[in-house]
Amino acid sequence: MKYNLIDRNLFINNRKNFASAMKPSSLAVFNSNDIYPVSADSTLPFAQHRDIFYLSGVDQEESILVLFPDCPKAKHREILFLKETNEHIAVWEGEKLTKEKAFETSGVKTVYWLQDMEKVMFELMTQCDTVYINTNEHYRANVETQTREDRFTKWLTHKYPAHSVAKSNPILQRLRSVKDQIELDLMQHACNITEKGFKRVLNFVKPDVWEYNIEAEFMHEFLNNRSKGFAYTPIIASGNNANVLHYIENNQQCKAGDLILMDVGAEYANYSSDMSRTIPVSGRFSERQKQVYNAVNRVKNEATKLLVPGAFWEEYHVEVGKLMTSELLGLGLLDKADVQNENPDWPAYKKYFMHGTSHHIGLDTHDYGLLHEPMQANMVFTVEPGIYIPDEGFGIRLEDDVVIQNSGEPFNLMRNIPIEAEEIEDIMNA
Ligand SMILES: [Mn+2]
Repeated sequence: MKYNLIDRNLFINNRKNFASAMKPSSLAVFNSNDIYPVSADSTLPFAQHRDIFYLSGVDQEESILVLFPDCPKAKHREILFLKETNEHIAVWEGEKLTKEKAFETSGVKTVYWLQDMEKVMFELMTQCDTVYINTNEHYRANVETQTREDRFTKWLTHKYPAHSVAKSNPILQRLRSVKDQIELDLMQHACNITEKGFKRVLNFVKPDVWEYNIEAEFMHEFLNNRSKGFAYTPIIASGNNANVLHYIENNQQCKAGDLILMDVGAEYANYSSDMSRTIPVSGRFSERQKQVYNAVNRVKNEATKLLVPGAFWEEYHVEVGKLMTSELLGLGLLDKADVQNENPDWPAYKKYFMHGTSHHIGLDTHDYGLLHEPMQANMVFTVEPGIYIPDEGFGIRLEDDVVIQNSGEPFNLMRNIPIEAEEIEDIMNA
């Protein structure tokens, strides 16, 4: 791991919170992700499942966490099963968690090697009535492979068919959506790394650079700051590429006079940051580009103020739609008749702004959070309005990550990343 050791009190508290939401006489199981194959002996870089990470800090393959809060044996109330390691194995396979290091990382005192799992699980299962399994119920999930968690669930429920089954996911969605201060500090750190990348890019961009040159500048800064890299596939979209919402080719040349939309964020310690900025290739916005830019920026500022405890995600989006409609009228992109005759299910503004304004962010870029429940302090959301105008050859999106506060406006984790049009121009021309 490139990141510095995380205060294990985070994981200790997370387990305590999860345990207090469990039914009596139940246990819960969480698995690492697989290492995914490419072909031959090639693999993709390991990416830990965020749930076992959230509850233990264990960032290693083939790990299992078991929580059994009212287990008659006190030492079995929290257990980690890990891949065996020792000095000899470490020479071949690299450094893995020892039992001591696993405790230091997670605060879990009982650590067994994986080969003892079936035997220990048998004892635990005879002592409980319900088993919590971890299914993926994220509103944007779209998974075709069988995960290690899925395989384990299949094995467990087949071997122990008389147990009741309960769902971990709703508990995790609630817990993970409200961030601990330790998490907010890690997310601030991720945003600060993104800021360094963006400032580097502002001093780098000039006509005729290629989109991938810009991607490389970000990566340089991220890796030098203990980030693994991008929190999600970056979008570096010049000119009309910005109007392809999921443009990730990043293989075109940036032409003088065009804008570049960049939707880029560093990860740090598995936490995401998610930023969008739109800058002029030549260092100066045209009059029209600046007019649209300032409209997007105003919508972003006003939308941010609506993120307060008690607000509902769906109603918030309706309000942002009204802000955007009024700006589009001001820009002459919509007229009054367009708005009067609009389809309430697909309002007129959606012609120029067709995606959502905000999503939870945290260990996942599109993080957990139950969208029909009211917003709470310490939830972290993106705010990312955009206006896309293929006919004029540009699209603009601006995005910050903000923390909902108990009172007042949200706290902006990206408050130090330049966003005002004049500020961007000043830096690019310095
Ligand atoms: Mn986003």
